[in-house]
Amino acid sequence: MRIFSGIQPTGAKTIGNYAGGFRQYAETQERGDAFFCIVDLHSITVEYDPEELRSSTLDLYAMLIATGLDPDRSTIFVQSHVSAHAEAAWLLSAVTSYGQLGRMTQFKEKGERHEFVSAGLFTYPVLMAGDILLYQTDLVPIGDDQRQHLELARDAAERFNSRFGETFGLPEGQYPEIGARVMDLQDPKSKMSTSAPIAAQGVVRMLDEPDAIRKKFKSAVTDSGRDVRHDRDGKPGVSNLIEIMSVATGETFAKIESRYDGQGYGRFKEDVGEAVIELLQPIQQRYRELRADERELHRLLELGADKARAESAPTLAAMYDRMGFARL
Ligand code: AQP
Repeated sequence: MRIFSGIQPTGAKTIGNYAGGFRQYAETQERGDAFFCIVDLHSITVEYDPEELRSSTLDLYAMLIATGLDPDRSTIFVQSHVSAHAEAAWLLSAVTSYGQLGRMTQFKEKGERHEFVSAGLFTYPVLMAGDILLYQTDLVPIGDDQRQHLELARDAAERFNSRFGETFGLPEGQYPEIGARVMDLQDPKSKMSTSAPIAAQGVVRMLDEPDAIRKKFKSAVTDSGRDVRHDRDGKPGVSNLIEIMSVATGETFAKIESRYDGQGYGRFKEDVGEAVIELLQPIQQRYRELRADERELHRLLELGADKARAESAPTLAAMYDRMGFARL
């Protein structure tokens, strides 16, 4: 089975990214031939700092390994190192409808947040479709926020197949049962967002210090009443915290609920913070060790790029061929 997922290098990654991204990557790499891509071309669709992009690409590579990816087993690479991605995006734009791109929730939401809305923000899902389809992917481990983009990739593949001949299989999404959409601790009706201001108290970052994590959970917004009970609609704040605890410890909701039965929210919130600290501490330590050796990171990235170039080349060649381009 072929597995592919992409993650953007910009922004300090959050426990939402852990729940919907990193955690699933480590689990799915055991199930087949896996490709994990640092999607730096996606990062330029909103305002960014070029100097930061360079170092955050290495930061993210180190974090992918620290959270459990094995570079000997999986292909881990940077999108801009494999020019097939930019080429596939242009070819697939011929089979992606303008109307469907305009309906993408992420485009609408991010478009509202930015003064300058780039054309890249609008066409981003076509690039993502190419990322996935170039590797003949069967399974895409992602968070809930990427559901609509994956649907668009499938539609583009189907349209390409029917217009130019069978070229792509149809990838399926894999969403975690728990933690597919981790919410902001201060606003549990909104997704915990990487691009929130760095000081935002509702966003827990993978590299936050223990004291910062404690503070964020202590001040998390809860709901009326005092029952620790999972009910996404009626108790969004507490439900989000139960899910985070379940992601951090692997415990079921029922077990967590019964432990805090009749105890109110105070101790529960503190314990969720401690569980997250316990989860993140070994990851942070491993991350620091890996990040210190830039030469080794570059070596591994070169290996990943070579493998990704070789694996994507036949699909790109088939696309050009079926679309009628004269080839040399
Ligand atoms: N809150 C979340 N809960 C669960 N999964 C999440 N993901 C992101 N946020 C949550 C998943 O993490 C993977 C990588 O994310 P990304 O690189 O595509 O995006 P990002 O850097 O988190 O930033 P976005 O999505 O561009 O925008 P903002 O900043 O608004 O969050 C993906 O699989 C994603 O589903």
